[in-house]
Amino acid sequence: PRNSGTGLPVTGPPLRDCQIPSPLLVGPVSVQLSSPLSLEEIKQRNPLVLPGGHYRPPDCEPRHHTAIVVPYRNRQIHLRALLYHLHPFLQRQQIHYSIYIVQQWGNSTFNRAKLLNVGVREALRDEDWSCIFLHDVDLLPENDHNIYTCHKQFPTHLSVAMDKFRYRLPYTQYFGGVSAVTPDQYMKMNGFPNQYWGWGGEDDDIAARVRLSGMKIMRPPVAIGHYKMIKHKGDRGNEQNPRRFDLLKRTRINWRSDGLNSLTYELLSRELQPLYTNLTVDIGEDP
Ligand code: BGN
Repeated sequence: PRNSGTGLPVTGPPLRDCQIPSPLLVGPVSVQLSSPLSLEEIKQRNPLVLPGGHYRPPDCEPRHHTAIVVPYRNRQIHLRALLYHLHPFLQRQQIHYSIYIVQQWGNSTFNRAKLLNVGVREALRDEDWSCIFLHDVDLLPENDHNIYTCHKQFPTHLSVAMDKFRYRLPYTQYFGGVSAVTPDQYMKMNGFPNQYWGWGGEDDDIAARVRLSGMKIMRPPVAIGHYKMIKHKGDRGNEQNPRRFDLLKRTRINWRSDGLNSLTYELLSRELQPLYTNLTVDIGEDP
């Protein structure tokens, strides 16, 4: 059922389908990075966002249903900048969406790809999402024509022009930053690797899985796929992974046995915060 912004279902005549492209798009937007607003202030600016960071356009029937999954630990300032920016951005696109923050519990080495696996699985428990976005917390899209939906056949890489890489791809197979898969595409590639602890290589492994499972990578035009990265130093607990080179050599052998089908974790909590769903998860540690 639709909601009225009060959380109550609305009954009445069916809504017309949302127009494509959305009439609310503005194109390039300037992105504010420093001292983001508080969560309460961001909530006030987004009155139609429901608990859990859930939104549905109020006056048309959305054609797209997208879960945004964000691996996370200890980056409050980045999270506020992302929420401040992404909620209005997605609302202008008139899609039905939720934002999931997947927070790694404890102090063991960070594991981005495993957190993404958890996020996909937990998001799909809530809704039959047609598209799942894999989104770094420190990347802000700069053009709302970069639509947060999936390609029917193939995974999409959205962050093709990041300021950090002087607004072009750092290398052709780059798949990091922001990407998107349908649940079917995700299953076909057996999800993402669980064995990359620390920084680097997991996105290259995911790109290799796309190819090994018989798919290819779709991308928006460079002029549209602009992103700003919030500047930061390396994270403690996310040091460069010295094993990434060896792991990458074995993707071809490992991808069918390591991934969605070997995922284990303990979900410690699932909280519906005003602007996002907070999943806190124990994913174990680097063996
Ligand atoms: C690459 C990293 C990616 C990272 C990009 C951009 C590796 C594997 C070594 C073969 N890959 O070098 O994970 O997203 O840089 O920073 O380290």
